[in-house]
Amino acid sequence: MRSGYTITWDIRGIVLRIILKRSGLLLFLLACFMSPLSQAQEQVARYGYSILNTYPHNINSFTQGLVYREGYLFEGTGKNGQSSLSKINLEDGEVLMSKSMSQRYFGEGIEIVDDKIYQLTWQSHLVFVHDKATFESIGSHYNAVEGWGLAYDGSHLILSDGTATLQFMDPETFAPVRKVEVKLAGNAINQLNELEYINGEVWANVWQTDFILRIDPQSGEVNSIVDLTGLSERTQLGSSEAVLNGIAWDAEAERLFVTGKHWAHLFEIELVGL
Ligand SMILES: [Ca+2]
Repeated sequence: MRSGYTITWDIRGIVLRIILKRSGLLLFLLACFMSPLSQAQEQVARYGYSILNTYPHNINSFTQGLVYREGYLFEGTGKNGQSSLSKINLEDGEVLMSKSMSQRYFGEGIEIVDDKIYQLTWQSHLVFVHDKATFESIGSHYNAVEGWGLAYDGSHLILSDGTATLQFMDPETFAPVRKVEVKLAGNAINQLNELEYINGEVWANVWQTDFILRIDPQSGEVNSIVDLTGLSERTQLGSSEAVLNGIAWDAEAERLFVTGKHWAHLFEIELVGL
């Protein structure tokens, strides 16, 4: 979504662009009267990107969760009647294994913990657990809030729910252990969506924007911002809902993959300082 306003390209500008994506003129005017941000806040690092490799991605996939593990991509998709979990060959996009979700459920983020795959539902308060090797159902857990994105820090699952809050859940029970509010230059940032845990940080797409926030998982503070503006123009978009969503990290080879809902491609990118 693009606003019609031109804003100075600094951290305040990014905050305003994130707010403007859904709120229009009223919040723009309110934001103009916000206190000036401190020098320190304006020094949040910003990154652009360069594309290292381009791979096929199913343009029909309403991508909700993306994970890279042991040579394969795992993807969870959304929409009632179209939600699924798939294991995919990175190079050619071939689907090696897939499991559809009941039409009753709207699939959301996924994450892998050891030999289990967790798959969120949006508003059904259910988290499904599948065997990673077979996709057979292992069980389910209750989730009190909406399910949006999921990541794993080595001890807890990290859950986004459409607000600015990240919750840290016990993988055995999916009970919340603690939570943080994500703030960029003092502003809570709502609609955190797909997540990835990378080198001690939580990375989060902000829904309907080209931004990925890099978040300190202890404080919730945004350390830096990855601006992927223009990347959606490097692929075909399959619907009006096609937006950046999907971050996967190959921890062994340190490769970063991103894609979007209804994008025809998945990109390996590297960050470039701005
Ligand atoms: Ca992810």
